[in-house]
Amino acid sequence: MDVQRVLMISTNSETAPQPAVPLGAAWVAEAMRLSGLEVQFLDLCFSKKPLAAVDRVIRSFRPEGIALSIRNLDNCDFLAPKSYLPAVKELVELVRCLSDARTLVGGAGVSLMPLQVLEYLGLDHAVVGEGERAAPAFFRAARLADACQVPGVVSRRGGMPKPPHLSSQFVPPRTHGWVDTRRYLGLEPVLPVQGKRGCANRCLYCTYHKVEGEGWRIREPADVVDEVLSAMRQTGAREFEFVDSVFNEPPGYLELLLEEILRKGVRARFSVSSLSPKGLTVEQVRLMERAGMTSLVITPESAADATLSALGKGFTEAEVHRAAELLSGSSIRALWCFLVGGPSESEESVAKTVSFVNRLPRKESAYITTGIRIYPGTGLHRLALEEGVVEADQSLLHPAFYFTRELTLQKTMEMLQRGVSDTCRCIFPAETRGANLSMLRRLGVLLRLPTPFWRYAGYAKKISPGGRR
Ligand code: B12
Ligand code: SF4
Repeated sequence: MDVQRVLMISTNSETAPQPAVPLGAAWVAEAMRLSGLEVQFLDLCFSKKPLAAVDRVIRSFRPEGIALSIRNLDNCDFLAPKSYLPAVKELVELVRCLSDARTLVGGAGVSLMPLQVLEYLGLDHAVVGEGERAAPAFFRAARLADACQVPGVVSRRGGMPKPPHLSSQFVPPRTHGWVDTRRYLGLEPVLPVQGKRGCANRCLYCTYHKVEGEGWRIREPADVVDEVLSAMRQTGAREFEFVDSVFNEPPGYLELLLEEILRKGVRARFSVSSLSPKGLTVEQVRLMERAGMTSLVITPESAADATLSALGKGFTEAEVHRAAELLSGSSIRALWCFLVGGPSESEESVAKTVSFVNRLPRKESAYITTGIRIYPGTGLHRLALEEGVVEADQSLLHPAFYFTRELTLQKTMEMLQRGVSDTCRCIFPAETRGANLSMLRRLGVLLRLPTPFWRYAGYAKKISPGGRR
């Protein structure tokens, strides 16, 4: 069957810690459109009846191809794990009943464990990594047998694919052409933008290279800034978050991008979802301020040398302190992320992290996750196998976590809860899922409260049932 019409379904409906604009699914939809396919986009994020929505679109659009985007497998929360896959499976079963369209799954979640995801969902074809080339080629191939040969496509019965060619030529994502950005902007007035893909580092637990590739691939700064300007015109957005794996690597890119923002006189506010403390300089901080950067998430994961070294972070506790000093002297608000309970974590290292958090200036907060999600093929997986934390034949599709044997969870939680002097400035994953948070977000947007909204986490904690009195 020739494929002309393709339905892209973004399956993610998680709204914590914030709803995530389906940038990747939109990007792939745009690439399919540019290849000549007729594409419709169904975003299930805010859908109260997702199955009914899918039913309706399939009956009216009658697609010959269906692309499913799966961003998250689970919430990565050791203390309250939740898998999103059962809901996706229900959706897939409905799709199978309604249509015999050629079906392809992709997205960050799929790229981490493609064969296991296909097996679980009972589907046959997935893309590992980016989909802008693979998805159009898969749907445009005359025969299914040819579609299976497309680089990047994994077949349940054919095993892992030919490695795709990772290009540095990117089509513009034109997210606002596919996604109702107003819904997202009504909950936090910020749109995501990606300036580069990949990461050349190899932290013990990290999976990002599986989704984005093993080396840095940068987008032309002029293209990234044009995308921002176009989104400002089309959506009215005035704030953008760079979702690059590491914003300040490879060396030199941060400068090129921010100078381009200044050169084009972009009047917007910017934030970053992951800054590394490694090698941060005072000049970079000043440039970020001048370009309109108002907040950032910084990801040291620990403030203790033993843990940093075991996690393979490639920087030291001294560099973490140095970055803190630089940021505290700036107007930029930083959210400091810590992963507690990894290999070599001990009472001493947790105490160092707690003392670091206690010294942060009032404008800054910490986000603390306990236990680390184990993914296949990572150094952490190898270590977990050696230590008997997981079995060799254990499927990691259902969340498995590493938590050091040198500590108990209870002791760690006590050290964190009691040790941090102002717990209002310390966010734990469970606190990002409060029932009234969406309402507070809407209120924040209506009152035009300054972003980022994580800065109000302390107030939300105080007014939440059972919150701090
Ligand atoms: C930035 C980021 C965040 C930011 C988002 C900010 C924002 N404004 O959007 C924040 C911090 C809020 C966040 C939160 C969460 N995140 Co997050 N996040 C990321 C990160 C680093 C980048 C995501 C991104 O936007 N990429 C850019 C877009 C363009 O890429 P993409 O979506 O992957 O799409 C490409 C491909 O996947 C593919 N593709 C996508 N869809 C499709 C469909 C088809 C058919 C095909 C063929 C291909 C395809 O092509 C696309 C274009 O190249 C990824 C890690 C990574 N490097 O991928 C984790 C990641 C996606 N997050 C993850 C998780 C778990 C979460 C949380 C659940 C964590 C939590 N408990 O809070 C929440 C969920 C939030 C939500 N509402 O969904 C996991 C998902 C894996 C898993 N275990 O399930 C990842 C992979 C990190 C990890 N642990 O490895 N996240
Ligand atoms: S944790 Fe960050 S720096 Fe380390 S490998 Fe992953 S993306 Fe790269």
